[in-house]
Amino acid sequence: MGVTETAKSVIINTASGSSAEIYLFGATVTSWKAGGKERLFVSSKSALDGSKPIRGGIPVCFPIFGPPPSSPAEYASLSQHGFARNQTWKLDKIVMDRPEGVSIRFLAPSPPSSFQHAYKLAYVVTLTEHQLSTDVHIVNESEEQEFKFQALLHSYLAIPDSSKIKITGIDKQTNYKDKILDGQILQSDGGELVIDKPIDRVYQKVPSQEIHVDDGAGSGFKVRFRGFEDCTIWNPTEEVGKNIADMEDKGWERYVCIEPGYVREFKTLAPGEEFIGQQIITAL
Ligand code: TA6
Repeated sequence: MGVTETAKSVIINTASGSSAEIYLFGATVTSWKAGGKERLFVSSKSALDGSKPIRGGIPVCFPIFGPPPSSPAEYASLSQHGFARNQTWKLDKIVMDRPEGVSIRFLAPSPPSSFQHAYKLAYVVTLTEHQLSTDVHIVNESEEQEFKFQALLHSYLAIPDSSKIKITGIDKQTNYKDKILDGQILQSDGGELVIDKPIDRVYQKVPSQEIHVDDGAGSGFKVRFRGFEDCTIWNPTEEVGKNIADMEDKGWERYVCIEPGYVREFKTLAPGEEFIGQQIITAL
């Protein structure tokens, strides 16, 4: 009923008319329509053939986001944001398929040979009329070794004009790593964040675990996250965006990345332990 498989993606629909498309490449959500509007940004210059990570949608970053200093070689040698978004996943099961909501589960393939760790990585995408939730499930399948990783959902939320948005929900005195200022650790003032310069901030242990985006045009998003404790906020503006090869012209004006994750350090799982990192995005 609400699940259609194509050669390279899975399309899900609710009776209310909401829909989403998930590419098997990277298990990347490339479209989410709610209230008759596309809610995710994908650059028109993005490769969709698996030749490189999709520039937009919701890339899954795992087992690293940016490896912490002095990471073991098998982590430090990985490309930025890790290999999961470059792998071809498979549709594992239809968890729920009802008129009011659809939920499907994807499984990642084995890691590259250079990354010898025993884990299972699953991804559950759930669509209802106004919400899209995406959960990573990571199980340490080793019987003796602990397993450490970083994980983040790199959501490109579509907005009409990035210069007009207001981002709230970051509590006063929450620390953030400012990647524009050479990774300095600074403190939030708790006020609303606007995009008036390149923003690339990794907010650490966000107490509210909830971010609001007012898009300046009477709409926006509420992003809640569980399991994930950190949240990166990124928009390059023209200053940085013009140099991104697969960024469409002025694409930076039409998205803001709100990226829940566990990235301030490695998350460590004991043998057999599971981690669930969840984001729930409500289209306002
Ligand atoms: O999440 C923010 C960020 O790490 C930025 O520093 C920028 O590099 C962006 O992700 C895009 O990274 P990508 O590897 O997808 O080009």
